[in-house]
Amino acid sequence: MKQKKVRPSKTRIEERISEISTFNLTPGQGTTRPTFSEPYIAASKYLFDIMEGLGLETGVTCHGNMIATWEGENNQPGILLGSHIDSVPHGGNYDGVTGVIAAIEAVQCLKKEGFKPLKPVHIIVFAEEEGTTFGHMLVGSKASLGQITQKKLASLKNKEGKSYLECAEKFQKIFGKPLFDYIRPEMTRAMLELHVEQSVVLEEKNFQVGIVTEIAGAQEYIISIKGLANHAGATPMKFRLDAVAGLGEAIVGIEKTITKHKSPLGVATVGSVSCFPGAANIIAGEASFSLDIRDVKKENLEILERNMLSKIGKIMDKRNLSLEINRTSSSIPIVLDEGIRSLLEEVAEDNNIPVLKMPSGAVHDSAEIARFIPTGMIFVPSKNGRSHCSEEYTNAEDITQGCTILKETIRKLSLDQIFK
Ligand code: HGY
Ligand code: MN
Ligand code: MN
Repeated sequence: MKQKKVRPSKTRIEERISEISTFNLTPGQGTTRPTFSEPYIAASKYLFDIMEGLGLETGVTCHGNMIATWEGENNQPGILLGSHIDSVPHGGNYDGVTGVIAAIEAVQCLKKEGFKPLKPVHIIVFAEEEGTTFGHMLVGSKASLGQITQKKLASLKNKEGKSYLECAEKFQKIFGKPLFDYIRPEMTRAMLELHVEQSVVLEEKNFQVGIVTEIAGAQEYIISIKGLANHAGATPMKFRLDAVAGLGEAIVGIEKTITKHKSPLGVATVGSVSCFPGAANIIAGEASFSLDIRDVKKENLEILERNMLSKIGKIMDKRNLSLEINRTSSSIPIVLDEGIRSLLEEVAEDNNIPVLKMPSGAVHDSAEIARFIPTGMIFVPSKNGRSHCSEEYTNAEDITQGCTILKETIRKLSLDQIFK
């Protein structure tokens, strides 16, 4: 007798996302859930309890990634499902979390149907996707493939001066070890990630689901400027080496450069600025700012980086200010696997769910995994295109649609007999 398909539960998805949102350092001011923080540990415990309740084998890797495995009939190359639960400061409740909840929901429905996967299915929660706790983005996914050494993990520090490595070891002690630490491409059939779109395209074109074609690359820098601290009243304008004035002209220069950049998906952001000593009656001797540049084409990102940094350099030379550019993290643009993409489209068609093929301006763990393993991403809409803010919202009906495609693609992948 053909087993009746179980549709992902909108209520359960909604309840679980809202429960996770309670694990937060800044209630009432958006969601702040730094990697390995107390709320992060509490959210992890909540998720592990659900996954253990589903009979999955759980644990934390030496890189701080959470893994929950649904054993297959044999250990043929497995399927990875995943995303992240760390948030930016004062961010939203859907970035990353939606993909983890959707992965759990898809497995729960397949289990309810009595489905037996041939290949093992691993749900992974990658640590430090945002990079806003330890200053380097996509750490967990990069490290899971050996792209970041343990030595580097020991050098990444949070605001309390604790290293990523020591925090990951503490985190692993709480939850125990998983079946594997490293993702091995030869043992992995595919990776699938459902994620909120974080822009307006799906909403504007009236789609509930997007299939991602390519993921933008990102370069992030901390740019430090040194001038001469001096008296704000007694120092004539022509004698000043004002670091904040240099910072201001640099930010205008960045805007001019990105406006001239010939690529629709090229963007540049100065998200944080600071100066020292920082008093009204002192000309600041020091100033620094973050610079985040993105593009979906590698060559465009290289051109953008060259133009940006030379523009900033010229401004500082003209002002006799000294400049230090420290690149903190990067992710190279990547086109996602054709085969997985057409499988996602085929499944969407089989389930009468119209989908829009589209690039991702945000970076994702999938970008790092896709360098080694056939990877696919499913997008669901962000209300008013808002993300990385407390207004971030995606309605559960759309998530359910995306989750249906995720679930049915897992079924197909976990039964297909060929590696690729
Ligand atoms: O910054 C990003 O694109 C992602 O949200 N970490
Ligand atoms: Mn994300
Ligand atoms: Mn994010």
